[in-house]
Amino acid sequence: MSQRVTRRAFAKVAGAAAVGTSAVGAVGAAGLPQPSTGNASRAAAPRTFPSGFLWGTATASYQVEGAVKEDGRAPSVWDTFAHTPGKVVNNATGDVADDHYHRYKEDVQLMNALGVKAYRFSIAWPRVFPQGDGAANPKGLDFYNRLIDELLANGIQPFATLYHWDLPQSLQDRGGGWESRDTANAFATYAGYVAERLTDRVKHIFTINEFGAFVELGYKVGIHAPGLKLPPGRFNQTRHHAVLGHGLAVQAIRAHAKPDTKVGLAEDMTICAPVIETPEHIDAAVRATREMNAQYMTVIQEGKYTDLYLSTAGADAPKFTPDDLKIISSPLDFLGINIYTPVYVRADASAQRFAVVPHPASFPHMASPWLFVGPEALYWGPRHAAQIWKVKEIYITENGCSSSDIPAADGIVYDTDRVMYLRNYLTQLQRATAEGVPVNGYFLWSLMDNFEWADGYTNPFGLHHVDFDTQKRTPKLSAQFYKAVVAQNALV
Ligand code: PNW
Repeated sequence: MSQRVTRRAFAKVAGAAAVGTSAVGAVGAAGLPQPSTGNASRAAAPRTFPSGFLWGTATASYQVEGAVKEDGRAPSVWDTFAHTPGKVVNNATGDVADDHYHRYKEDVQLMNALGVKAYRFSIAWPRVFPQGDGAANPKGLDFYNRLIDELLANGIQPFATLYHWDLPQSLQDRGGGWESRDTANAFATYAGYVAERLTDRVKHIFTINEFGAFVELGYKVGIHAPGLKLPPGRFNQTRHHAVLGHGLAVQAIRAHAKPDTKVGLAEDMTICAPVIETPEHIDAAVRATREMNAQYMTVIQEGKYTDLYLSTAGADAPKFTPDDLKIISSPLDFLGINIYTPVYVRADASAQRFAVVPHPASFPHMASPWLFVGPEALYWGPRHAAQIWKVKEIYITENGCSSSDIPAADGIVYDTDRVMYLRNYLTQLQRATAEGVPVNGYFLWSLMDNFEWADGYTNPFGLHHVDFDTQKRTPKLSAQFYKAVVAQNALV
């Protein structure tokens, strides 16, 4: 808090100095100085990111690739789910999506035009092991060889995620997917196979994307594939197998990858923001963040489930061995955090000493009803991770928003709401890096409009508008904004 006040006060003083020293022409008609912008503002208000900060964009296989039957790929749970009437808005599927499988070279040029130097994509497990285990399909992996080579030829670093929700359907059919320990073992085999073949060029690997989304929405709420609503005991066991799969994959990657490979995960951890930035509420937010991530991030970082989780679950708690916990907490090289929206927390006299404050009905959100606008999530997320678990290398592996995104008469989407969202969130990220929170890079979700899971092609998140009839990609206003941020390595 005091640091913020100090920075603001500094900006004020520096701003006043700028008026005094700037050319007369810099004073506007109303007698005010010109607004501080980009480079020009650096002296007045240091809104730059650390030098070497890595700017990127992100996508995921089923959301962009299409080509679902090509080169030996077998169905994933998402093919099955999307083809079940009534599961996805307008019964949309990822059969074609952005046709990225065939248009990846064009898409790499979109990244080039933005000036980004990193791309986070995911590998479709059912391309590489169509049945999940058993025989590999080298033709399926070849797509990623082509993509990686194209990225590197353009000076863009590949960051690969091994699991972004497209579980081979065969594993679901045979053992109930992540409900079975066999899936965790199969995942490790797949991870080792990929690591051995790609880490001559891919230096950052993520095991799993967002336990907090695919396990919860797929196995409890039922609105994502495989569409199950498991009772609490079976559900908690499924959660356990998912983090176990992560740990086994970390070990398999270490065993098969080139030595300079870095391993992490990308988690949409619950980020608790203090309702007011005073010490008591900040303490409550730290405690709440640890507790509310008990089933995934906390057990991965600490090697134990919290007492509160186990006692609350009671007879429904997961069954596990001490060895499981060791595997789950295999050391990581970095942490990826997907950040969209915070949970507001206050100090409280209850046993857990925090309380979640629900959003009032009037709280603003973006096109997706769950995406409440809380820019400070991008400050508290990495800050809590660095403080609670002493994480030394953090990437923001997703951040972005949905918007209604209707092209104007000139064909451009003027997504001023997305620019507003990004400007505010990046302001909070800059606040974190300025305080020394170790964030090394940021991947904007998403490079282009794509298959937004149960929302189909509604509520798009792209920096590029995609006409899904013609596959034409057109940069939105937000792409121009992001390009300027990347070019200046500063807020604009
Ligand atoms: C993430 N929530 O999903 C995923 O990693 C992406 O594949 C997805 O397209 C993107 O965010 C936008 O939705 C989430 O309800 C889905 O809090 C839902 C939530 C969070 C993340």
